[in-house]
Amino acid sequence: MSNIYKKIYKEIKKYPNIVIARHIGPDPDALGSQFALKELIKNKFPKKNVYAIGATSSRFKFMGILDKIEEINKENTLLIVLDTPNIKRIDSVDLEQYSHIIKIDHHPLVDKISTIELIDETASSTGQLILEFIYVNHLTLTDSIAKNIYMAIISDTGRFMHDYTTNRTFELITKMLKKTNIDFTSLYEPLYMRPLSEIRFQGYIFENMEVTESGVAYIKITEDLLKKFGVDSASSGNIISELKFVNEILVWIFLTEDKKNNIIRANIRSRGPVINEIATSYGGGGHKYASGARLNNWQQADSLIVDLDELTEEYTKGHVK
Ligand SMILES: [Mn+2]
Repeated sequence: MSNIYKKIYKEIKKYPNIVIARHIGPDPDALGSQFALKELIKNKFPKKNVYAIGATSSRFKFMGILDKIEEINKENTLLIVLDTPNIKRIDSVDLEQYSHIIKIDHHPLVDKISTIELIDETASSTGQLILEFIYVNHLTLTDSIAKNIYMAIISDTGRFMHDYTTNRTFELITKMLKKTNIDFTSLYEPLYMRPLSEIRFQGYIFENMEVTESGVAYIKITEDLLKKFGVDSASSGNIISELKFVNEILVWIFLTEDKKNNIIRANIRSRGPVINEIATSYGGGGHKYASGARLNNWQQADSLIVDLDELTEEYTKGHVK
């Protein structure tokens, strides 16, 4: 495994221009990994032009400012895609414009975009992979790099709670905290502050979601509803993990209407049945217990609910694990 980390470093060395991209709807793992990698490269190679690109996230603005690129010279520019398994989810990138590409990700592989891909599904987060990259290549950790990586890891692990939080995660974090002086407890407040409108919306979801007999909870969120509560579709993403520890719920689905893209966004979580195969059969994908899909209409949403309900029923009977 350490070979691929070295190979990526060698590639980075070669190019004067480096563009670092990640998925649409960025989370702290995507952003923190992007900013940490940019700073690492800039510190080691001050003459290189390094751009962290993608749409700005108002919620996580405090993590850093994203760059704009004017034009791309195919031959001397390296594109690094972080935290994104699907081509269509890469933010602000036309892959045709690049002939040198690297991917670093911890999601199961969906689309292969390069011959140099570091995919480690056992890693908690892309932030964890960036930390491995630092140690394998003996790069210098600064406090701001450490802060971005810390936020990346705590966010994707739900503060070291979700699956894929391993001994390795703690080993790397401990090593990082010993080397730097970051006040890590102060990083939680900006990450977890939420507007009251979102809390009220959360109350609505908990009150109105349906729960089937087998233990599938689901809620249909229309754009009108989002408007009524003054929240955007990203809000449901912040609420979904709150249902992880509910006796009666094994699988839960948030179905959010997105009129602009003419789709219904399905976010699915599980604390038992493996759900990503069903998500994949609807054109989506993801982890075993956290998946998503973009659906074409509400009929498809209903059929997804039925499929997950059957899966959960089988699971409860002990037929599938
Ligand atoms: Mn991630």
